[in-house]
Parts: sequence; structure tokens; C-alpha cells
Amino acid sequence: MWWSVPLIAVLALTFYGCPSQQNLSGSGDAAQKVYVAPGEHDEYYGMFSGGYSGQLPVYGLPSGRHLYTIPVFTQSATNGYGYNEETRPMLMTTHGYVPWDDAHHPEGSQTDGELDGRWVFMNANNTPRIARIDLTNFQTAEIIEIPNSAGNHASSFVTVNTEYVSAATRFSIPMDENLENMDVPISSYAENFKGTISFIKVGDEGEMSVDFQILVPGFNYDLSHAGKGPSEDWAFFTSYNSEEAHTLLERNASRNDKDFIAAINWRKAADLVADGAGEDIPGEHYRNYMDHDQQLAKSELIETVRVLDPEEHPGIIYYLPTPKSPHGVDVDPTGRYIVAGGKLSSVLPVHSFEKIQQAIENEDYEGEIDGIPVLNYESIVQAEVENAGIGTLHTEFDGNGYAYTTAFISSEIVKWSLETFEVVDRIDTYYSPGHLMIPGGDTRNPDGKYLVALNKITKDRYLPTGPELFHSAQLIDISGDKMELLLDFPTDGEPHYAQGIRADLIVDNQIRFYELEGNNHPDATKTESEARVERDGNDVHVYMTSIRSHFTPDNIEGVKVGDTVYFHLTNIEQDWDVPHGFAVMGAQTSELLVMPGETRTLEWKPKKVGVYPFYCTDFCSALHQEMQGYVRVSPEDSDVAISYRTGTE
Ligand code: RUQ
Ligand code: CUA
Repeated sequence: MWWSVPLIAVLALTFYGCPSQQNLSGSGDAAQKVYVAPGEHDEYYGMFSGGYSGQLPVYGLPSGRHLYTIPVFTQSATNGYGYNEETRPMLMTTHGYVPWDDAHHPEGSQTDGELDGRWVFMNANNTPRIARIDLTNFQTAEIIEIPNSAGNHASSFVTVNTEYVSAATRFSIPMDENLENMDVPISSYAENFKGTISFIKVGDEGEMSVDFQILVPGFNYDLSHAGKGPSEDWAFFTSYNSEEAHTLLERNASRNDKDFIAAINWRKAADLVADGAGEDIPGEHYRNYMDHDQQLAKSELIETVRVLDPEEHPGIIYYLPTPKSPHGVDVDPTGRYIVAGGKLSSVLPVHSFEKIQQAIENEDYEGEIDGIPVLNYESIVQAEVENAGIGTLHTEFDGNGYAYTTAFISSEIVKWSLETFEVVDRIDTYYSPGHLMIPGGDTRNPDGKYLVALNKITKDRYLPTGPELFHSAQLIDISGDKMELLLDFPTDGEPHYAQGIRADLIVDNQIRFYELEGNNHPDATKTESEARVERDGNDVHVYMTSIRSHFTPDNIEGVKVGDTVYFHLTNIEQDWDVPHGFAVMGAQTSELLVMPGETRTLEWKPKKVGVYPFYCTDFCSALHQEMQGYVRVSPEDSDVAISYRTGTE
């Protein structure tokens, strides 16, 4: 019909026109609050998990500027992490080399319950691992695999003095000392599948070791947080699927009215283990760490793990009944309240640590599961927050007596009082927030100024980019009575949790370059006069240097088809922010990006006869384009001898 086109156009405009115009009231004011003038620095580092990117993108807050991306569980072509020979061992596991993961929960190291700016830990969900990232150089310093675990989701949360980092199985699995006995029908879930909750000890230098695991019934352990203040010896883990279903969980694991939070007295368990309690069972796992001296990653295989069975060690774990398939578990700054995200619950339950202790003392149990006492819900619950939104997931705190909870389904953040347990404010988010983050918001001392909503769905917030859209973060001002939306910014990967850390805790400790003198890499070349090429059977080692704007050597002959060539490149610059890159035609790995004072190695197997160019990939000087060279590759049976030079004919 003749009128239908304009009418549809009008309707379309009404419904879809200018969607981004919503909620822009007071935008001049909001812009002021997030404006960080050119040359000025942000007040906070925002460390956002990359989710399925496996990385740790870093944003400045409040500006939302993307500062850096730290490669963690996934190879990164940007700087060669996981591709070059020095960092490949970081991604070693008992499943072989695993160059990808799904990273969920970054957590800053703490001293006395406050962020101390030393490290960030982050979990790998798929092939269970925990990484420690060093904040002096923003590099992954260590990755430890978690044995007897599958789906390391309830991780990596720290205790108040970073004594431990926690981990737990999201997917329970068959567990037996004998590998053959792990081959069981899936339908034998209830009988054969188990979970573990792991405590990874963190040494003074940050070095991690799996200290002990607690054997638990085969539920799905979802999230965790350690206690603080009065509850600092405890850690809390939500679980769902107390039904122990193994198929169609969306229905079969949603039957019970309540599932459990596991409350663990980690201090008591640790003391028991220190006194020799528990049993060592097979639990092969890798620990990979950066040897700072040699600037290369090393892997060690550890064969066993200590486990504690709750039946034999009463007092280390209790179950807190919690409605219904809870997700997040968060402890308020005073350490008195434990808040559970009630995914399928109409109220938001808040447990009291004091009441939990009382109930334990009175043996006020409603039952027991595999030796784990189940406390009485009525005896431990402090309050049920009403109208906290639908699909409540995660809670953070502002340190001023308020809690903020994300509601995924009703797409909002709800602010409620820790005194009256009543909702006092709510704000829409765009759209469907998962976690939220207040800098220090899960510590004893939050900075209650900003809140970041980590949204799962973006739709109309930015220019469209085809079927796939980046997720979105929203910065909300929480300094007043009313929350105020200040800023949207797209995020890389899928941020789950994030940590906001005051910049002044980090900036002063930054390493600007590596001292060449301290470089004890076995293949380092510290001066141009030491640069050389050596043949060792079919391996050719090129000991090479870079400095603005040339490589030494830059002409290499005598390589043959069938050789494996190792370019060991040392960047002999000693200045901040002068990396050099290295790439050679046909290389089946990424470039190298080498920081001043660092050595990195690229493996290359030329397949065809020819002369191959190599060049610097990082724009380092006005003569960066001149920073290039050639390798001549001769036939397999050629008798061209190894030779090399720079600047001579
Ligand atoms: S979560 S799906 Cu942290 Cu809410 Cu991972
Ligand atoms: Cu060195 Cu470009």
C-alpha cells in the first residue's frame, strides 16, 4: 500500500531511532567527571578479565581509556607471548601446550585486607589454572595448574594477607587414585563424581603451590570470596546443582529450593595440613614461572597433592543453605555479612558470620552431607533483601554502609543498606550486568567513588560492527545518594570480574626497562661484537642484537632448507619504551617484540630456497623502515658455509 512505507519508517524511528539518547540528562556534568585532560593520568587502573580472550585488558578509570592488554592464558601476537621460545613454557599443562583459556576473576593481592598493588591473580576456567601477574612490569609471572578440578570458576580470590588463593571445581568429575577407575558411565554421577576446593599457597615472592584440597560432594562450585575482620580465617564458596544432575541442568539443577554456600575455615585446615594431616594422592600438575634472572619461563611437573576428607577432619567445612542456585558470594567490608547472589531467588539472602559461629557452637544442624554439617538456614540468615531485582548475581560495597548488587534479568544495579537491608536506590544498566566493580569493593577498605557495571549485552550503545559486538562497561558515580551514569565504554573479550586499583599503589614500582647487565639469558648477546651465527647440526642459532636502527648481523648466509633457525634477539637499548620487533618471511609463529635489555627467541623453519627478508615490526625511529636484513636459504645439500655481517660488503 502506498502509505505503508512512510508509516513503517515513522514507526521504525519511534522505536529504534536515536536509542543512545536515553539517560543523557546532565551529560555535561557527567563528561566533566570522567574527563582526564590530555597528558593527565587516570586515578585508577581497571584490570578487567578478558573472559574468552584469556587476557587481562587494563583500562584507566574514570576515563575508560584502554591502556594495555596483559597476555595471560592465550598467545598474544601483539608481543609474541606464548609464541616465542621464552614464554611458551608458561602455557604448559598436563594436557600439553594449551594456548588459550577463558579468564574470569582478576583479584589484587592484599595486605591486611587492603589492595597492595603487588600482583593480580586470575583464573583459567577451562583448563584449570591460576595466573599471577606482576604489576611492576604488567607481565604474567607464574601460572599453576589445578589438579583434580574441572572448570576452575570459583577462583582466584585471595585471603586477607594473600596467604592463599582459592580455586574450586565448577564441574565435578570422577576422582580416583587409579586412572582406569575414572572411566565410568556419566550416569554414575551421584556415586563417582566429586568436587574439590583448593587452597593455593602464595609465598613471599608470590610463588604458588597447591597446599591442600578439600574433597567435597559433586556439586557445582561457582564463586568464592574470603572473609575479613572477624571472618578472616574463613572462605565462602557458592554451589549449585546440589541435585547432582548430569544432564539438562537448566531444569534438573533448579529443583531444590536451596543449595549451599560452603563455609571453610581455611586457617584450621592449613594448620592441620602443616601438622601433617591429610593424604597425598596423585594430582599431576604443572607450575610454570618466569625466571627473572634468565628472562625465560620454566616448567616443573608436580605429581601429588594433599587432600583433606571432611569426614576425618570435623570443623573445617560447613554448608550454609542458600536459596536458590546462588551465584556470587561477597563479604562486606566489616567481614560480618556474607551476601549470596540468588540467581533464581526472589530475595537476596544475607548470612551473618556471628550467627554462623553461634550455630556451629550450638551444633544447630539441619543435617549432614558426606560428613559436612548443614547449618540451619533460619539460624544463620541475617536478612533477606526484598526487591533487589531479578536474577541477582554479584555484590560489591562502598565502605559507607551500602551494598550494590547486579540484577542480570532486570538489567539494573540495586543499592541497599547494610543496616536496614532495604533498597535505597536503583539504576538501569545497558544491558544485563554480570559482575560489578568498585575499586577495593571486595576489600576491607573500598574507595566508594565509582562503580563499574560489566554488562553482557551491548546492542545499540555503539556503532554496529556486524553480528559481533564488544561487551560494554558503564561507569557510575556512587559518591552521592543517587547513583549517576557517567560513561559507557566497550571492553575487549568478555569481562567477568575486574579489579580497580588506585594508581598510586602501582605507578611508583614500574620497571621502565630491563638492565642489560642483569640479563642472564643463556642466549643473550650484550654487545654487537658478540653477535654471531653458529651451526649445530641442523640447528642454526643466530645471536643477534637490535638498536636504533639496525640488527647485528643483518646479512646471514649458509642456512639450508631443512634447518631450524633460532633467532635469539637481544634488544640492547637502555631506555623506556623502545622495543624492537622482529619478523622473518614465512615464519609460522608471531613476531618477537623485545623490550630494552630483554632477549627473545623466534623459531623458523624455512621450507624453500631463496633470500628472505627480516625486519623490525615496531616503529622505533625515523629510520625504522631501514631496520631490516636478509637471510639466504640454500638447498639442503648446498655447501654454502655459515657467514654473517653488518655494514660490510
Ligand atoms: S561469573 S560466568 Cu564471575 Cu558471574 Cu563467570
Ligand atoms: Cu626497530 Cu623499528
